[in-house]
Order: sequence, then structure tokens, then C-alpha cells
Amino acid sequence: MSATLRNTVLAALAGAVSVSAHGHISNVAAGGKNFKGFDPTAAPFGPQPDSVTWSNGAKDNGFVLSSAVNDPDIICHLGATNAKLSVPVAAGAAVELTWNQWLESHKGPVIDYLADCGGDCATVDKTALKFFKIAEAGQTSLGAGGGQLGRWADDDLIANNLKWTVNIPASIKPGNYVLRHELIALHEGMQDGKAQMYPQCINLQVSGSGTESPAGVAGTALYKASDAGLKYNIYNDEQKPTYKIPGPALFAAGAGSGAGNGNGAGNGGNQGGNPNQGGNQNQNQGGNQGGNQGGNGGNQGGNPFQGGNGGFQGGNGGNPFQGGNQGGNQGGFQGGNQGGNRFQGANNGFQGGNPFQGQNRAAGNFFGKRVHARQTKM
Ligand SMILES: [Cu+2]
Repeated sequence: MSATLRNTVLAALAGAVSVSAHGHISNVAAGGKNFKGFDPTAAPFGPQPDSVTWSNGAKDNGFVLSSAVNDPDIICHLGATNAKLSVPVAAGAAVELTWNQWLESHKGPVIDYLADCGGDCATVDKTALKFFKIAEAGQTSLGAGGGQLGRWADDDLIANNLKWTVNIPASIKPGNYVLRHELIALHEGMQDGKAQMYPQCINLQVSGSGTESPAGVAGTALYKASDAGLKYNIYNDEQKPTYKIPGPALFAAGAGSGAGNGNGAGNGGNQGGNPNQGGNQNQNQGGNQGGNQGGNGGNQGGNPFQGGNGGFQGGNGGNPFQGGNQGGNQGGFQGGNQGGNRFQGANNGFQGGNPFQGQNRAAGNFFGKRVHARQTKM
């Protein structure tokens, strides 16, 4: 066949492969229980009453383009309709989301939002939901130049067996919420409107004694296609400043557990390769970008989520090696998440190479053990 035709065929094949390799959340775990996610590729296509994630019309596991970030499809994916079931979870506890697959070429941030349904999430109008951001992770290390890619949050997702942990803020009032979990793929993000958005919505039934009702914005108002974090070239970023994660500012919970959070973040940052900065809550001077981000997260302290996220970025960014990455990642995340528990932060961080052995051994929580087991296997 002609070169042109052959190239066309090859391009079509490549497209088919990449489309089929997009993903969705296949499982949601909380409180020791597992819940089924909506599978958009399963025929007959349509609502699945046994799913805790919202149905959508992305039969090919596909995406919403950033050119449509102000269209209702961006809220919970293409033509999404309410999930009928909800995941019970205590405020302050973790929800673990498992993707069925994700392509390594699809680099970008991982962002999580909550919106209060103000009633039943199974019937709420998605356009009325007001989302506040509870977690975000972006680029954890810049590319080295010459087209080499940096490390991104979804590289951590892949390294963690496609599992992503989201911590529900302890301070929010109990009630029904939609968790909007989103991967953004930037491999074509240098073109206008071509970033790929993969939102997934999960119904949560949050228990607890919190009182906060954070203000939020409509899903259709979270982004603009021209946002620096959406219109972005991932292939030439070696000279760029830190990647700016798109969307509104993180929800800042009231003070109360800042010390513990800061510790967790600091240890995560430690994984970056500078032991001397460990536990240091962010006066990171020099050092690598990862460590700095971790420290900064801790710095914002008083907020379990900002602390945790900071640590997460720190651990990941600082250490390009998978083992250390997961250690730092979990370290910062747990430390911040669990809020106020210094030992969890130190604990997980240690498994990635953190020198705080004594503290590490002292921890022994569910997450710590899990991380440890995984680390040991590697
Ligand atoms: Cu793709």
C-alpha cells in the first residue's frame, strides 16, 4: 500500500489501542468494604444499578476534551446519570479508588472534589452540585530536557497498582456527597482544547460530627480551556516553573492537626533524597523540587488535606525510583490524612528510605502495614 495509506492505517490502529486503554474506576473501597464501579464498556450500555459510581456514555473508556470544560459533560463524564448506591465512609477516613487501567503516556494531574448533594445523591441534579477541591497532585518532577517527560501524579497511580487514596476531610458536616475524582491527560495538551479529562463521580454517605460546609463551584465552572494547567506542553517543560494544577484552591479546613500534618509532609519530602530536610516542614532550601513541594504542603498546615497532598508531591517528586516513590507518597499522604499522627507520616516515609526507623516501627496502622507489605515485595 502507499506510504500515505499505510500511515493512515497505522494511525488508526494506534488510536484504537490508545482508546481501549483508557480507563474507569472499577472498584471503590472504604471501611474495609468494596463497591463496584460503573463499567462504561459493558453492554447493554446504560445505568448499572449495582454501581456506586455514576453511569456515563464513554463506551470506549474515553474522555471529555478540555474544549468542553464548561459543558455539563465535564461534571461526571459524558451524559452521566446518578449512581443509585452510595459508599458509607466516616469523615476523616480514606476512600480507595481503583482504576481498571491507565496508559503510561497519559501524563497529568489527579484531582479530587466533593459536592454536598443536599439530599439524595441518587436523584440530585448534577448541574446544581457545587464542588470544593479536597486533594490535588500534579507534576512531581520536571522533565530533564530533550523531550524527556517528567514524573506526574498518574505515574504514581500506575506505580500503586492503579489505586488512589482520597481522604475525606474530618471537618465536613455529615451527609451525602458526590466525590468527583479526575485524571487529566496532557499528552496533547499543547493544543487548544485537547487536554483529556476523565472525571468519575462516586456517591458517598459521610458520617461524623464535622460542621463545615465548604463553598464550592459548579462542575461547569471549575476550569477554562485556557487554564495554564490544561493548555500545557508536557514535552518541553524542563525550563518551566512548577506546573500549576487547574481548578479552584484547595479547601482549607480549620486548624487543629497542623503539627501532625506537617510531619507527614516533611517525611514525604524526605524521600526526595535529602535526608537532612526530613521532618522539616518546608523551609526546604535548595534541595529538589519534590522536597520543596512536600514542605510547602505541610506548611499550609492546619489542613489535613493540604498537608497530606504536599507530602505526597514531595515524596513522589523527590524520588524518581519507584520504591522510594511509593514510600514518600504514602508517607506524606498518610501523615497528612490521618491528621495529627506524626508516626504514620514518619512510618511510611521510612519505608521509602526515611531514616526515622524507630518511629516507623511504632506506627502499625492499617495503611502503614499495607504499604510496608507492598514495599517489601518490591
Ligand atoms: Cu488518550
